Formats: sequence, C-alpha cells, structure tokens
Amino acid sequence: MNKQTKVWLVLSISLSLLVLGAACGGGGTNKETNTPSTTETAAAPYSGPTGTISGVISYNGTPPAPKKIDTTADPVCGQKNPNLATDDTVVKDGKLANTFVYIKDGTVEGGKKIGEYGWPVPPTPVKLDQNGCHYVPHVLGVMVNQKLTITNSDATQHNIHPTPKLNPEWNQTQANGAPPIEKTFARAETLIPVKCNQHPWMKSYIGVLKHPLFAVSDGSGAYTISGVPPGKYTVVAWREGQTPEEQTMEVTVSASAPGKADFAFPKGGAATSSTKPSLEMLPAIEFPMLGKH
Ligand SMILES: [Cu+2]
Repeated sequence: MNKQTKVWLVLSISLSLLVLGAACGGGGTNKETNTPSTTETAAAPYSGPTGTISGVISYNGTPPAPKKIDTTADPVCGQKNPNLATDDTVVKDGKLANTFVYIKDGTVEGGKKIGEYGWPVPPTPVKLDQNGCHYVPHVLGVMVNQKLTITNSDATQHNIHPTPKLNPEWNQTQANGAPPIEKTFARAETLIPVKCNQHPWMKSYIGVLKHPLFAVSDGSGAYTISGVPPGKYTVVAWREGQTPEEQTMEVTVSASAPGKADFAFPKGGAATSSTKPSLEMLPAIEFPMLGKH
C-alpha cells in the first residue's frame, strides 16, 4: 500500500536520525571533534573529600568445622602443609573472614552516579599466591584491567583455572619455579571462582569491579572500604557457597560521619528467630556501572 509505505519510510528515517543522534550525542557536546568514535571519553575522576564504609561480618550459629584435606595425590602438598583444611568458612569468635563487600551502585552527593566517575586503575598489581597448596588470599578484589599477578610458591605444579561468566575462561599450568603469570579482566564480575586443575580442593574467588570501592573481611570479620565519596550507596556483602549468598544494605556516607554496615551470614540463621517474609529492599532497576559512550 502506498500509504503504508510512506508511514514506514517516515518511521525508518526517524529511527535512523535517532540512532545517529544517540551515537553522536554521547559526549554531551554538539561540536564536531576529530576523536575517533571508537575511543571512549574517560570520565573525570571524583576529587573531593572522602569517607569510609566499615563493618563487621558475623556468622550466625555454629560454623561447620574445617575438614582435613587428603593430599595423598600430591605428597608435596602434605609435606609443606600437613594441616591443610577446607577454607570456605573461616570463623573466629563468631566473626566471618573472606566476605567480599563492595559498593554496587549509588549516588554521590551532588547527584552523579558512582559509575559516572572515572576510576583510575591502580598501577600496583594484585597478588594471588599458591602456597601450601591453597590460594592466598582466598578472596580478593581487583579493578577492571588492573594487573593480577599469580605466583607459585610450592615445589609442585599448579594449574590456575578461573571460571568466569562474563570474562573469557582460561586455564594455565604453572610449574614449580615458573615465572609469575600476569592477567587482567576486561569486565566487571562478582565474583569469579578460581580452581586448580591439579588439586581439586583449591578454591579462590576474584571480584572484578570498575571502581576500587571494595574490601574483604579479615580474620576478625572486619572490613573497611576507604576513599568513598559522600553519598548514598547500595552495599553488597558476598559470601561463597554452593549457591553464593548476597546481602544488601543502604548506607549513607559523609566525610565526617563514616558509613557502617554490619552483616551476618547465613541470613535468617540462629541469631534471628522471627523471620519476616523477606522483602528485598533493592529496587528492581539496577544501575549498571558501565560508563556511557
Ligand atoms: Cu594446585
């Protein structure tokens, strides 16, 4: 039909103009520049006063006792680390180590989203060591494109094998005395499980974020995220497991009043007897940390 064709023509032209507008208008300026369209304009970093978010991670109830690992398959492991045990639940005096706590999203005072700032990648690599046939540290955070240096301190061979969902999967053998392996992750991902193809008990988890606002709870369950701009944030505490458990909390930070966020795992454990129907406080919409183009 002639009329229909016209309508389609008008529609497709409008659509093309829209797409063009979206492609060109990303920089917030209408001026033509010679910058190739493929290079992303780096967002300005946050510069201003900062505060902290800190807290303590507790364990609800009696933690499972660590299980001794049978290392007969590789005597080197047993010689170096005769008391090798599972390290998925490290609890001391009711406080839980190895919980990954990070800012998921939020608004900095002044109205900008946390992901709208540029966060420079630290030049210092993050280290992951294989020592005594387990990974040290057990849980770690790294920024997107920050170097991760993997070392082998054991007199045996390891095979590092991260199994990400958003980043490329790889596995690499590292013999005794082999040079460090250097890797980066191009996409934010929380968290990437790491295993060793030589030693099935070896597990580690890597959180990859576009900003440095993360921390891991220490042996006393304590953590501190520093360098946090004043604002209001959704903070996530992540704990490994068959199905990893995530808890969220809204936290307000000012330069003078630090944010506090204590968590307890597992949720609804022995500590809370009356269980309300769990109404998650998180809005359905997630704010991607992705910068706009
Ligand atoms: Cu290994």
